[in-house]
Amino acid sequence: MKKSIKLTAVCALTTGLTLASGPGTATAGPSDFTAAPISASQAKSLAGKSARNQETTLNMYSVMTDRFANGDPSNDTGGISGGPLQHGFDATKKQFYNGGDIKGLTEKLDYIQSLGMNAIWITPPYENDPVQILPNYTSASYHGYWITGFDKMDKHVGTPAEVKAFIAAAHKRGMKVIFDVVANHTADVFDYAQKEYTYRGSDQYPYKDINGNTFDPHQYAASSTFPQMKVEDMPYTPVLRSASDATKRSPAFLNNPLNYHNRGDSTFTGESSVWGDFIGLDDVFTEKPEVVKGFKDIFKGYVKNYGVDGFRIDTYKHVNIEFWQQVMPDVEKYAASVGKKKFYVFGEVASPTAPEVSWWSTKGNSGSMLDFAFQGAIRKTLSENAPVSTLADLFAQDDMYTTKKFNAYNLATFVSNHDMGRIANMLRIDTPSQPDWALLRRLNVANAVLFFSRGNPIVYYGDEQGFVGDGNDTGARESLFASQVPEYAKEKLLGTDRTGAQDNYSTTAPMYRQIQRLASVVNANPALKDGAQVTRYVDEGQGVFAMSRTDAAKGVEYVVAVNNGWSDKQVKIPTYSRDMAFTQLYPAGSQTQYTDIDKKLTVTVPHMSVIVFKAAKPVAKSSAAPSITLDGMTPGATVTDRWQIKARTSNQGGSNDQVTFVAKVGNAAWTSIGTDDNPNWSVWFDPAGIPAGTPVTFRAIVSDNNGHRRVSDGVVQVIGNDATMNADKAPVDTPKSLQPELRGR
Ligand SMILES: [Ca+2]
Ligand SMILES: [Ca+2]
Ligand SMILES: [Ca+2]
Ligand SMILES: [Ca+2]
Repeated sequence: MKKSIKLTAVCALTTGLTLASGPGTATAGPSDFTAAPISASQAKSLAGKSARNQETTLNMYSVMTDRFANGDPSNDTGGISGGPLQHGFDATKKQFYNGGDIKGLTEKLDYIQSLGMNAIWITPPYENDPVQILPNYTSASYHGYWITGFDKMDKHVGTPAEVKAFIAAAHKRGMKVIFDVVANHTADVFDYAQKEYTYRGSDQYPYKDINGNTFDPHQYAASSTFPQMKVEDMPYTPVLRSASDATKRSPAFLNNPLNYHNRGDSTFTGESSVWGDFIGLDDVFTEKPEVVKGFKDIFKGYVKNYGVDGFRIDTYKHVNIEFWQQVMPDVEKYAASVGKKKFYVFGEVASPTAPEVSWWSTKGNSGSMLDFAFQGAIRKTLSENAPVSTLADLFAQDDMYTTKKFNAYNLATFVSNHDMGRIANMLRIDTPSQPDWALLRRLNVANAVLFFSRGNPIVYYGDEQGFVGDGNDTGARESLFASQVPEYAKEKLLGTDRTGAQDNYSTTAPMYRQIQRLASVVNANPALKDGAQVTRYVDEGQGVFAMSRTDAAKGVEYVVAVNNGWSDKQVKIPTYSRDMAFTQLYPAGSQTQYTDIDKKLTVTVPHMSVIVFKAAKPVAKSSAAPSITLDGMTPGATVTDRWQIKARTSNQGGSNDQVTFVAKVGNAAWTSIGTDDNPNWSVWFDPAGIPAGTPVTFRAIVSDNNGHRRVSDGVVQVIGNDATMNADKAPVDTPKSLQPELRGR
């Protein structure tokens, strides 16, 4: 993070706001500030618990419908006549439809549920442009991301009745279904009259209203009005390739050429990240009220017509944040009104850093995010002789996700996906000479950390059969049914004597059994899903990382220890309790160890493995709350950017404590910023929208596990100039390797 605090003497409190107590004079220096008081009853009502009001207990199975099971060969060509270049079906080519469908998925629900999954995320099932022919690449839309009919179903995938039947069948088993949704782009329907595609920036080609006046769409992105425009004034002139394309898309607003940005191909930098086309895919003008309304209706239609339980949002950060701020809370409200109180939404911000992903997540107010940083940390921990502190560093950033509504426990975590490829292949690339048994051992650790740490774990279909793949996207989209694609058919499945040339729904494959065991352990011990996660021990270099997970309801502590080295290692892990019996829970075993007088548990963690212990009894009830102070704040300092507020307690979380951070903006009421349930204590404060010069008072309230509270002294900070935050100011840390230039291949 860039330095966000400038220490300046505050000499101009001229906004008319006065502090609740204190001199409030225009010439006050920092030392003159006296923080606003907070009453005991206010503290009681403000002190909350770390939020769990979104999904935090799902085990998700991510499936590419075309590649999972072919329940109906009669729909393989989607009812379209002609050859593969018309209907898109060619079971011998990895970039064409291979035949899988919703009927097949419905028939295999036992297989998915037996693995321990309680939710399924499917690739977009909507009507697509079946084939797109680019100068150097021809592909079909088997992946679902080239949508034409946002309110229709792809006939290759199934009929609306079949999709409804699938969701009803899942619901009957207590399983949820998540649709992949797209608003950033449609299929490539418009060409440009200029026959050029280089990005045209707003500096050279500003948007113009019908009177020829230039305007900035950001000014209208959250409003109900928008200037009228003319097609001939667009940066590039959108044209149809054939007359019949005029009504190709639905709903109808998507056929209006003025509802697209029309600036040419994204370079994935600056404004083009939001306004550019993904190699020709038409980029939707998501600042327009008509478009916002259109997508609210589309998304609510998925809930109303199909009964879907949540969304994975594609290309989230390539759409202006105001769009998501308007659309998703509206959809979530609708879902709640039809009984879906935990409608689970998670966006794709393909960046490996928490500052960038959390910026979109906390500002978007749309639910949660795919945790790309988690994927990167797991790979690094297991592949490059990296220090095990990689894991501690990852979780140390979790406080960036905390708001009153959401936090890191809502994240969607994964180790493999349909764009990046499979973790097995990544780990094989990173350590090319390793034998299969060593790779399997690493994969066991990857999956165990996936299931035993915070977030909703996602299993990418095929990982459980031992598929490795040979690269990203198409290299890792094998079918579980016998493949006729030569590259897929010849693949050997890890830990088995099977290949991709046969049907692979084995429930005895080693990876299937391991994932099944992990899912059953977390299902039986909910603390391992969403209990407070506290980092307890970190070795230097390779070795042991340990954390505890403690259930807020039962108060029983679990200790999870990860060894990423190839030597067994004995460590002493701090816990909440002295003389407490901890019994081994995973892998199956019966050893019991007792914590010592310093509350430390002595554990031998076998090489390249994960071990879990469970305490015999709850953490003892606390007799008094610890003292608490805000940490590292200079009174009167200026805040101009997202900023970390830290607190310290006298015992640093000695009884499964929680800390709520509160702010008083000017003379407004105290409000909670969010509650943290793991030391080190912090939340991030966002000054966006608060006028420059406004004083903000901060306090922290600690609650122990027995209803006691203590409130810190207050510290006043002052909002600086430039504390505005539109999407152009999002941090961009995305490396080239994660830029989605190959999306849809
Ligand atoms: Ca089929
Ligand atoms: Ca866009
Ligand atoms: Ca286009
Ligand atoms: Ca924390």
